This record gives sequence, C-alpha cells and structure tokens, in this order.
Amino acid sequence: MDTSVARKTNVPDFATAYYLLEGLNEIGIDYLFCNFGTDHAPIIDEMAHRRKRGEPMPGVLRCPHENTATHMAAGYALVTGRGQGVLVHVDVGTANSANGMHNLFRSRLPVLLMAGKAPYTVNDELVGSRDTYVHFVQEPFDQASLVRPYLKWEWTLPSGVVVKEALRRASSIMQSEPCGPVYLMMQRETLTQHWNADEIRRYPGERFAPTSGGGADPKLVAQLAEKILTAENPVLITGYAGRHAHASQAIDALAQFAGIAVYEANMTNNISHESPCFVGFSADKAVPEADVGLLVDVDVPWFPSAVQPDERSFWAHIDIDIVKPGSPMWTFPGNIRMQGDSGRILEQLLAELKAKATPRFRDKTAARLDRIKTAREERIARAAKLAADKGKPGGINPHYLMAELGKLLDDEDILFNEAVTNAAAVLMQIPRRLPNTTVRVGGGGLGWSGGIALGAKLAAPDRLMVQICGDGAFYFGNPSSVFAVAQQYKLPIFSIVMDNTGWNAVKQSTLRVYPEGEAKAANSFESELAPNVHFTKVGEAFGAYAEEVSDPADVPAVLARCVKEVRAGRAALLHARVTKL
Ligand SMILES: Cc1ncc(C[n+]2csc(CCOP(=O)(O)OP(=O)(O)O)c2C)c(N)n1
Ligand SMILES: [Mg+2]
Repeated sequence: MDTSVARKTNVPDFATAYYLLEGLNEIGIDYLFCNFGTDHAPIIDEMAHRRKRGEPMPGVLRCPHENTATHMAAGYALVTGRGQGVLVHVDVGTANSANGMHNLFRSRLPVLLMAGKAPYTVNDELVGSRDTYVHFVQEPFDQASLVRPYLKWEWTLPSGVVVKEALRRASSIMQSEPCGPVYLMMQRETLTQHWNADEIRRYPGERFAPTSGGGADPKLVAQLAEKILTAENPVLITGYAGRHAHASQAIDALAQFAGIAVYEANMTNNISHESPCFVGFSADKAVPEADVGLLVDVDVPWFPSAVQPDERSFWAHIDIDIVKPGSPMWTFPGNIRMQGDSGRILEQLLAELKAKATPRFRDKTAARLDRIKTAREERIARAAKLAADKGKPGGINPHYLMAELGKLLDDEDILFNEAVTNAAAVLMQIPRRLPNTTVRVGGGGLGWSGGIALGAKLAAPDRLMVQICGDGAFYFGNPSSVFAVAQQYKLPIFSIVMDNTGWNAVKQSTLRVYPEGEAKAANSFESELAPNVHFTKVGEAFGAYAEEVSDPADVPAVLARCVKEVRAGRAALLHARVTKL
C-alpha cells in the first residue's frame, strides 16, 4: 500500500465491520454467539451486506443472555479446541459476560469476547456518532476492568486498517497454551470507517501459528525416572489431563508400567476411568503415604487444611500451566517442575523407565498393581452399594438416579456436571471410558452447564449432551435463555435438575466452619429456596419435553422417555426431587 499517493478509486471500498467479519472467518471462527445492542449497528449492516454478496462469515447465534453466549463458546471450544467469538453490548454486556469469562479462564478455554464502546463523537462529526441516551451513560473509564482478571489480552481497535492484524493477534494469544479469553473493544466510528480492500493486509494462519506445549528437559525426565524406579508408594494426581486424549493414554500406560495409583482430584476433564490403575476422585488418604508423587495437569490436588504430604516425599509437577500466573496463591509441592504437554512428557518418562527398569522394579510394580486392583474393586463395590438405596418419594437418592442415567449413555456422550454437592454421585455412578466426557468448568461461577451443553451440541450434533445441575445452579444458568437457544437453533440437550430445595453447599460450608454454631442450633442456614416450583414449565415455555419425578420407582422409565426425546431431536428437562438438604 502506498500511502503517499491519493487513495485509489478503482479498488473496492468497504466498512471496517465488513473486514472484521472476513477476518473472523480467516482466524477460524465458525460462530459468533451474540447479544446485540446499539454498538453493533455497523456489524449488523455488514452481516446483511456479506450475506447479500454471498460472502463467507461466521454463523450468527443470538443468545437472549450473555451467560448463555459465553458458555456456548466454552462448549464449542471444549469439543473442537477452537475459540469462537462472543459479541456483547458495551460495558453492560461485558459485565454480564464476567461469570463466563471467569469460567473460561479457569478452564483454559479460548474465546474472543468482543464488545462495542460508546461512540466518541457527539455532534454527528462521523458516521456512527452518538444518537441515543445510552451512548451518554454506557462509557465507563475502564470498560475492560469488568473482565480483566480473566483475560490474556485486551485492546481497543484503534483503526479499521489494522482490524485483521488485531484479530490475528487475538487468535494467536487465545489459542496458545494455556488457552484462555481475549477481549477486543470497538467504537462505532471505527467500525463505520471505510477502507480500500488493498489497504487491509491479511495474516494467514499458517504464518502465524499459536504456540503449543512441548516435551521436557531430558535431564529432569531422567531424575524423575530414578525416583520412580526406587519408589515404594507412587501416586499420580490429575484434574484436567483428560483435555487431551493422548495425555489420558499416557497416564494409563505409565501407571500400568510402573504400578502407580491414579487419582482425579477436583476434576474438570476426566481421563479414562477404565484404566486399571484409576482408583478414585480423592487422593486424600494416599497423599500422606506417598513417597513419590506426580501432579499432572491439576489445579487443586488436595486441600492443605485437611491433608499434608510427608516432608520426605518427592513431588514432580508436570503441567502446561506450571506457574499458575492467574492465582495469587499456589503452593503445592514440586521438587521438579516440567512445563509442557503433559502427555508428551509422560511418554518421555515411560521411555526412560522402560530403558532403565530392573527386575526388582518389575517385581515391586507387580505387587503394587495387585494392591491397586483390590482398591479399584473396593471402590466399585462401594459405588454399587450407594446406588442400591433408591431413596424415598420426594427424596430420590442422587446415586441411584445417576446409576440409572449411566445405563442409557453411549461412550461419546458428554456429561456436564454442575450438581454441586451431588457432583460426587455423578462421578462415582457414571465412570467414563473416554477422556473429556465428564466435564466441569475450572471456575466457580455457577450457571454454566446449560450454555456449555448447547455449545458442545453445536460442535458435535451426534452426541448426547447432558446438563446435570443443582436447583440453585439451574437458576444461575438463565434457563429461559438456554431453552430459547435450544429451540431456535435446534440444539436438543438433556437437562437434569437435581432439586434438593436450595443451596446445600451454603449449608454445608456453614457447618464446616461452625460445626456447633448458632446456625446449627437454630437449624437456620439461609439456604432454602422457593418450595413449590415446577421447573418443567420453563422448558415447556420453549417447546422442550419436560417431566417431574419424585418417586424412585418412576426413575428408569422417566429417564428413558427423556433420552428418547432428546435423541429424536427435542430438548428435554427432567426436574428430579432428590434427597432434601
Ligand atoms: C455465580 C455464583 N453465585 C454464587 C455462588 C455460591 N454458591 C456456591 S454453591 C451454591 C449453591 C448451589 O446450589 P445448588 O445448585 O442447588 O446445589 P447444592 O448446593 O444444593 O448441591 C452457591 C450459591 C457461586 N458459586 N456462583
Ligand atoms: Mg440445591
């Protein structure tokens, strides 16, 4: 581009918003999850323009609430690995997106959040100038501060001439491991600026690849292998290794070769639960007894207030996110730390062990594998015993409910577990063979499971997506918005509400801090919610199939009817009255 000569008149000329949509396509964004406002007029006009010209652009899904939009992007990224676009309205839409950004950031899921900014001209100096009341009240001094704690990058587009460069930069950062949210703000006047097509440079993906995790320093691998070769009681604890199938396989292979008991702690993305060395969801009993421990892709391996490892034990920390820069406090042990692709590092470790294994190591491994087998069998028997109690009318046992649900699922189906104090029942009763098929977000912002299930369904229409949430979580999820999107875009998900009549987590937390306190004495935990609700009506308002179940005897049939409806293409909502808090 020669800026010294007058702008050419024989080159097509379009608004920045036109190139924005083209650029989004070029960085691999299939969908925009949108909640529009006055800031988006140029984008909406260019959407129609590109459609009229038959030019490609991302699919547009309108979400009545930003919480749905952000979590749909999470679900899509979870299944495809690719971050999508979320388009929201200035500061207020950004504020409504904060819960989702928190959850995506803590889940290491990529997303490009975009918001307008109030126009900066007030006298109609430029196209897009302020023309309505809200333009005068929707400009805070620091709009990005509403989501900044959850961002890897933020920028306000200074000019349309760099729109594609800014999008490529945003994409490179969100897709580089550990992945996460980025935020781009755009003023109306910038979006309406016109540029010649040859003034807008392209930034093709093959030249601007994101970074990914690599292997580890062979010296550290050798050091860890030496420790494992002489270990008596090695354990491996993970929380999100299941994000990558090869990491799940590497854990299984290493554990079987070296006789390592494998735990998932505060799990967000499961590894295969059929691995012979997988022994459960809490390593609390094993940690104090371990002499060598591996922390692999995990945020919270145990709660230090309850559990401490032996002072003499040796810990290796293997993770793509080894520094945890987003956490002011993170003090779990690591005598050595290896940053990179955990699956790849564990493959290096296994190769080293195979080269160095001694007969004594092999004997000890065999003995450990026997112990692990027994622990595994005991655990499975414990789960079956819990599920055998069906509960009572008005108080279905969540373990029984989940065991029955598990019978209806295929290996590829995905469970989104937002059951809060009943989350353990989901995990224990529905062991998963394939990685990343039972999922929790890494964050603590309730209200995610509906949106994430919708986004996952969009990415993988042939798989059943099951949202399992508490009654409190159901409210947080803006369910009317979830079911509206399910209906409008034909995304049938199965939603199960485990209604225990309120916030059991809040009650339990009070009891943990004050086991004999005033709240207990008065049986007053500020936790009960409206008693006579029929959540089914929310689903029905949007054409979903909906049933209520309170008698354990009806559970198998009601679950079968719901699953049948969903597999046939209609969203279903099951309101299950489970054991009260
Ligand atoms: C957005 C948000 N607000 C508040 C909380 C605090 N919180 C944590 S658990 C919980 C109760 C959830 O209730 P429910 O989904 O019914 O599950 P239960 O505790 O009954 O098992 C609350 C309010 C939160 N985590 N996220
Ligand atoms: Mg509840």
